[in-house]
Amino acid sequence: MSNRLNTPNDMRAFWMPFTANRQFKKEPRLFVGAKDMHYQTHDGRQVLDGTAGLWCVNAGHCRPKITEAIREQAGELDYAPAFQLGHPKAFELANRLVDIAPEGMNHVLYTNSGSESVDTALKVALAYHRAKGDGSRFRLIGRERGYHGVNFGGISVGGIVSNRKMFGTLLTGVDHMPHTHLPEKNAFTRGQPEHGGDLASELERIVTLHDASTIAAVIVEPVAGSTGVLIPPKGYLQKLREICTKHGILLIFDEVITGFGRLGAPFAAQYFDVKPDIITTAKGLTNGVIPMGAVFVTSEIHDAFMNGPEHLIEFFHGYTYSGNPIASAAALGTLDTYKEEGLLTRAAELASYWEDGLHSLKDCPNVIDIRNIGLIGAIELSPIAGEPTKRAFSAFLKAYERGLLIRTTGDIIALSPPLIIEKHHIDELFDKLRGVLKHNI
Ligand code: PXG
Repeated sequence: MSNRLNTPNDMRAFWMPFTANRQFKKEPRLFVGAKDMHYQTHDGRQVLDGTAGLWCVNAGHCRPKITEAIREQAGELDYAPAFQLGHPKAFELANRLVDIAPEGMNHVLYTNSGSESVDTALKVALAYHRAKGDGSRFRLIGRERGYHGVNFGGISVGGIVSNRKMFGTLLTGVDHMPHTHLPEKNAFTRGQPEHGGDLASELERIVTLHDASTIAAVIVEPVAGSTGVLIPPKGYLQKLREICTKHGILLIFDEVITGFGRLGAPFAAQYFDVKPDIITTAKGLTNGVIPMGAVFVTSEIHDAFMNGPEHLIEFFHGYTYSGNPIASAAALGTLDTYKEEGLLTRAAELASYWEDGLHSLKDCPNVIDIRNIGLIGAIELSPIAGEPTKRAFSAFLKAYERGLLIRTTGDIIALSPPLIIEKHHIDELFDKLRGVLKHNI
């Protein structure tokens, strides 16, 4: 009994995700409440949410429609088997999602996270070609610095070294395009950078190397988030689309971050006016409240599976919780909130005010780049010699002390507030951040 970890405040048992566990447990940072734009800490302080939780609480915290939808659903139908049975809200939600999706993305598969959405999309892509009798298309192409979650498919196509290097050979048949981050040419660009659109032609090089007939799909984040906010250069996504179309390769947009209004349109595909074949989502789908993801596919992809005898399962994939009733209710409450408050396009209204506030930090010490799009911002700091990531992490800790939540990756500060943010919050956010950066080591 003596080595059991059973005292209520003992923090050792929970091995926390993507966290410096030992540092955290010495000086814990706990949230005990939240409302709209703010978190409340365990020591009774208000913290302005500059990151929408982890890019997911797009409608702000503890919104009544969502809370009520969950409460009601939990008392009415808690769970329905997801295989060979259903419940009405999963269908209603799919129809509502298709209504706001880019035209032609008419079908939805449910998952429970962004990582599962990515693995689902990759599997759909492989199986689609095979269903069409084109089973030699087995390769998947990702991009350096891409983040597609933490499952084996996602880390295989992903391009973040620390997320990959410990985990063996990963999926075979994967190649990567170069990333598009060119700070020497594009630093301090507002919106989409001028330079780097041509990097899309690297896909042609990969196609030439492997032959198009072996490639199933290309997956990219329209705006790369986790790796430090990499905004697509002008023309880049359009060119990727052209090359994919030319060679019969499916284009997957991983919109786990950009989906549900982050850029000022429901999806980045609409914002950039580039239509992928598959879109992966999660996070903002339920406002982060209940785990849920959705993968959108075109009718062409869906219909390719609808052959053979009708009593047979068409696609051998799915999860116990695909379209879970409470998650579906939460998503419907979320979509209602987005609609009533115009949140899926609100980022477009605030983008230039946001951009001005963000770029006003240009003269703070150690700032080597600032970039933005929609309601996303990034401030890149010069690393402390020999101690990469430490400068940004200490900014994170100082901001937290001063009542502001920011997110850091490497030496980059990423910002992505709830879409309900008001101008006075934007002022407060950048004032607080200026205070932090001014005194940052
Ligand atoms: N794809 C993309 C593009 C993502 O950003 C995932 C997939 C995986 O989602 P799940 O739900 O499995 O975590 C993500 C997740 C950050 C941060 O601060 C970003 C994510 C998750 C946690 C932190 O950049 N993105």
